[in-house]
Amino acid sequence: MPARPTLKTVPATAPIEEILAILHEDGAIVLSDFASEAEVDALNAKSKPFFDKQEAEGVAEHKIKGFRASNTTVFYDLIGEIPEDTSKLLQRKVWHQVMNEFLRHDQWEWYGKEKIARKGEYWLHTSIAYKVMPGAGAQMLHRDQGSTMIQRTGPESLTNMVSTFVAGCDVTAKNGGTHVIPGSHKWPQDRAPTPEECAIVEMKKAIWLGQIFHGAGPNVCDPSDPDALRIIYGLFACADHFRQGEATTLACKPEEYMKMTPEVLKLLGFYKSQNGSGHLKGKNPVDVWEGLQGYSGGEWKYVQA
Ligand SMILES: O=C(O)CCC(=O)C(=O)O
Ligand SMILES: [Fe+2]
Repeated sequence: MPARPTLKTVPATAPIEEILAILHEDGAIVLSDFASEAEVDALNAKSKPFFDKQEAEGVAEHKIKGFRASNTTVFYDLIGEIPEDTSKLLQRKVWHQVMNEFLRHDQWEWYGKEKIARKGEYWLHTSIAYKVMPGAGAQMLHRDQGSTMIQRTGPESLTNMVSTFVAGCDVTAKNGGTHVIPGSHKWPQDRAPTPEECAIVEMKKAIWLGQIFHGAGPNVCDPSDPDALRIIYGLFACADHFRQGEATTLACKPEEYMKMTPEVLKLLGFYKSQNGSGHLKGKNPVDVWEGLQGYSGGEWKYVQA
């Protein structure tokens, strides 16, 4: 059997040209020292009650059946639950340099006889905390940008999402360090991933980025191992052309939304989309947003002019 590929690890302070060159070539990288020990300890302490709450509520469902491996707890909306610490992670220069490279797409169009060229921006798609416990199986291999539901056709397709994982513990092969396939961002779309092609990401207080095939590895630790729990924090950014023209979930007062039917609230963004996007804490915003507490919905009917 051919040897497993490996991922390159460089310090987060390495020259940006080096980091970008590796990302273009391999589609993934480990940046050591991306977050400090103190930052990670604070995140771990603050995330514990949210993991406990999620476990009490049961595993949040995912739009792709079986997407999450067993013995895995995730809570969504890390930015909403732990705003101060999470927003600091979103202020790293190197992170913005990477997003700038991969997610700002060029576009031009005719305006009259003039060709106007513009560059898009990026924004946060999702922020998620993961706790992967002993006994967790391997997660299905996937590309995160599949969740945008924009059809990838092959290596020529634009990168629409970049994923960042910050380790909350020593991530090892034994506790399920993520399996990733370097170079799979250049594959034709009809090539499926296989477990044998994966590199295993081992990292200590580090980060990796990628638009490539990957999935959580199995956690084969004994529960007594000091690093038996694999804690990671995922920050997913996407190109910002996935936006509405108007931010309709902010446009009205809660009492106005309360009077609207579910079908109208769906148009305004209070229900998850087919791909699961637009959720709040993993659920339909209509069910969890404070402003719509007690909403019971009206009966849908077409209104005649
Ligand atoms: O647990 C991991 O290492 C990766 C999780 C992942 O890829 C995902 O949920 O999209
Ligand atoms: Fe993923």
